[in-house]
Amino acid sequence: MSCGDDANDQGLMARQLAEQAAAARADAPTATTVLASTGGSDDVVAAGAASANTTTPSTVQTTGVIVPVLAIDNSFRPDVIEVEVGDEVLWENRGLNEHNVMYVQDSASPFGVEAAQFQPGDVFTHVFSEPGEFHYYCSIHGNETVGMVGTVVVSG
Ligand SMILES: [Cu+2]
Repeated sequence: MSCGDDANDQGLMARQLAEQAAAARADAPTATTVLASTGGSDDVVAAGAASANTTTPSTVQTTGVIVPVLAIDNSFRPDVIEVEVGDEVLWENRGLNEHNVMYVQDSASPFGVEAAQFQPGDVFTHVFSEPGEFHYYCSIHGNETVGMVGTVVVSG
């Protein structure tokens, strides 16, 4: 398989994943329904009764929406995504090389995965529990500002 074919496959997969995520968002039940259907822990139930603006990760309401980002050689695709509070971002290493996800230090809350846990084919997920712009990068192929970098824009 040539490099061009590989890139096309990855682009197609990214679109398919994005369409699935969009469908999931459209089908996503309300937060109240999610809580009722999952039962959840006492913490989750308590969150349902509290303000939806809570910034405490342990009590954030998850939306059930999964937004995919592909790590390829050597960029994140798409490099900028927009999600809502409670959405789960799923990074998948679809490159041939190892990558990592390192949060930029000015981010309000830490997230990321080391290369040892993010080999080709591996996935890493993180639920964003507060609004903001969260910048990240792969320290193997970039730094905090250039190279293999990405941004998660969280609204809510
Ligand atoms: Cu990388």
